[in-house]
Amino acid sequence: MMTNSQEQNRVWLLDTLEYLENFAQRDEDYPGERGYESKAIAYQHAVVRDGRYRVVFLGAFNVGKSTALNAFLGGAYLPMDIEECTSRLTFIERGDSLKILLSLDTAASRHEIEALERALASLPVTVESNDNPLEISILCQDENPDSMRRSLEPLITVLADEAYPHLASLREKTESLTLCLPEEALKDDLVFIDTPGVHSISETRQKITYDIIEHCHLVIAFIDSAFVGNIHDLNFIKRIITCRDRRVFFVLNKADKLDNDEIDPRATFGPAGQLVETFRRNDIPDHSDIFFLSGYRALSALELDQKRLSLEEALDDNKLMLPTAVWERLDQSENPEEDLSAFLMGQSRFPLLKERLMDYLVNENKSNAVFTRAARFIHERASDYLISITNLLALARNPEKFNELKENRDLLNIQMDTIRSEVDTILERYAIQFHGGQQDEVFGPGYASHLRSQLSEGLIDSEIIQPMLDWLRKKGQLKMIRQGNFLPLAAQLEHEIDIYVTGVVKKLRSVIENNEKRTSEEVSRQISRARELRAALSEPERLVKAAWDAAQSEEQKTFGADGSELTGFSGGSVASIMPALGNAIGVGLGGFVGTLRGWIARFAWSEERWIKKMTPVLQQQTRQLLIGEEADEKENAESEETTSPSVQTLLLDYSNRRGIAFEEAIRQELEHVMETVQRECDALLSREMEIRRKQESVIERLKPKESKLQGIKERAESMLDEDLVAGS
Ligand SMILES: Nc1nc2c(ncn2[C@@H]2O[C@H](COP(=O)(O)OP(=O)(O)OP(=O)(O)O)[C@@H](O)[C@H]2O)c(=O)[nH]1
Ligand SMILES: [Mg+2]
Repeated sequence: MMTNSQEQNRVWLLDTLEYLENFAQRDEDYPGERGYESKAIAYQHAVVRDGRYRVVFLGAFNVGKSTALNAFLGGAYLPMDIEECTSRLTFIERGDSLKILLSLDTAASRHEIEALERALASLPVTVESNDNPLEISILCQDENPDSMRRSLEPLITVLADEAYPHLASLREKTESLTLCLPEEALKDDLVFIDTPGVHSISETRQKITYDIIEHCHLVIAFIDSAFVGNIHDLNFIKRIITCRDRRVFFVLNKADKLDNDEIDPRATFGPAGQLVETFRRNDIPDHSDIFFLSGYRALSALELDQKRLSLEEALDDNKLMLPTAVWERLDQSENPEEDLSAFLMGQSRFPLLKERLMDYLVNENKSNAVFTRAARFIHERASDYLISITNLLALARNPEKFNELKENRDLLNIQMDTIRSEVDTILERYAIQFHGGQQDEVFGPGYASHLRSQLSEGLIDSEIIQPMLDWLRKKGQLKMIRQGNFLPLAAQLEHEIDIYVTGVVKKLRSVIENNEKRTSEEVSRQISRARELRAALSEPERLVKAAWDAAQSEEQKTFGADGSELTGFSGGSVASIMPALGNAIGVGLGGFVGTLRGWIARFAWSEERWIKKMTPVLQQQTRQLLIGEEADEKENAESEETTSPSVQTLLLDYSNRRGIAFEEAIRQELEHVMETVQRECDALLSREMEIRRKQESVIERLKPKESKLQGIKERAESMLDEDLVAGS
């Protein structure tokens, strides 16, 4: 039940969003991009209208969002793939029967509907498009999730572009796609949203996902538990957390790939500890809940229960990685399906997450959260539009300022040049830390030489070879090897290398991250100065001020209604380094074992002789694997052998690409802000004639807009204050 004041708030939010949407769409004094902005406002309007609480599943592509969401929904309704899979937002809500609802922005042609019918012909579904020309329903005739998942494949997967090209025009027309499921976990006031992965190679998909963030109330953020601390994930985390007022559950997924002793939900060590440490280092508030999950195991357990997955299929599934002890137990079991399902569900840690989420959703004041989010959205928009209107009004009230503005345009350019050159200096310092070198007081060894010093032959000997020799001398080890069983040796070497390389990567990362952190803080200050220029446009005298207050005012924070913030550094070109390293180490060790096999015949040697003989081989193999041939680094690309690149080569390449991507991202961000200032200045000047001619009428026209926006801003502010009081 809504109280009176809640009802009043709701009515006010709806009216205001309508006003803002009209303003963005039609008002001659609106300065920004109309299409994008009015769409975002319309969506927020729809959110307040239906009042439903949006829970969004976010994360890098392939991290297992759709799989985990399927586990929540109790069946494999959503397509999943080992390749990048989901291509569009998929809304999921409660309905009476299984149904897919397409909302179109233009009516589908007969031809398009027939094409859809043909694509789905082999499935027990019917396509309906009768009443509303902007809607198509796909009704599933049975309760089987497969029908829905397979119907979705031509509509929402990356693969569909290739596999179903004739449905491209229909996909294009589809504005939103909603699944209706009779699933109990879906309460009437909830909407779940599956998203395309961020860091996707497709910028469109990436943007689709970023844009939905500002309309959601709870974020379930997925991170691959094997790659916590990946710069991509970090930027993504910052992005969602800096959209204030949003609760985030972090899910460290694919936990089945971790050892049991790495799983610590209290986040004192292991990947969760690393995540909290990353939060701390980057000034991210770290009060969020963190969960471990294996969505895949949870879904497999559910499918075993539902008899959609057979015991044989489960046992054959490499991804489930069933330990021998489980096989043995199942052999003895009277009801192996049930036992396996119980085992997988327990191991998945899914029940913990589900219970916590459901509990949270029951206790959360959902309508309040919907209103607060909308109020914040409105506040940001109103503040932003207000800057432009106020600038314009100041000029209309005193058109003499146009002369100053014209004169000061040069000054503005000088200011912008100063900012650019400051940023250049900052980036030069960044480059010194990146490439190495010295300038004035600043000295840096560079990522590459830092890395080389970490991978010196001396260090490799003392940190890897010596411990290996100690291990070999332990009782029984050599005997096993001499009998031809090299696996323990390879495993031990892998273990030593792993520990060492992990340490090297950690140090390298910390060097890179410190450099990036310092640089982005300094650049942020310059960007604040640029933002200050925008607010001061109609008061050209303020442009003269040499000193700039870098403190961020509310306006500055919300600057850039497209939501760009100084947080999305580093583009899609930097893939995660760890899988490539793991692969290189694996391949290198394979070669090592091969070499050792040639020795089996030498039984007669004494232990010490064995070790003496083995030491240089160990050394050489390990160095080869870690540092590679010097030729590797030189431009000797023609060498026929396709040996795996060394750890050093991989890390050099990684740090290089990351360094370049960071620098590019900084420049882009700066240019974005600069362009906005320039655009606004040009727009003000281009209106000079009109304003001079119709000074009075322009003032009369702008005044009510200014006070309306001011009023909106204040009321939104007070709603947010009230909520803070109520929520504290
Ligand atoms: N080992 C393991 N694999 C998983 C787990 N969850 C998902 N996968 C696998 O990871 C791959 C990607 O899963 P999806 O659910 O499609 O991932 P997604 O995050 O939705 O990917 P996009 O739609 O491309 O953003 C599939 O091959 C899944 O089987 C898990 O918990 N453990
Ligand atoms: Mg997906």
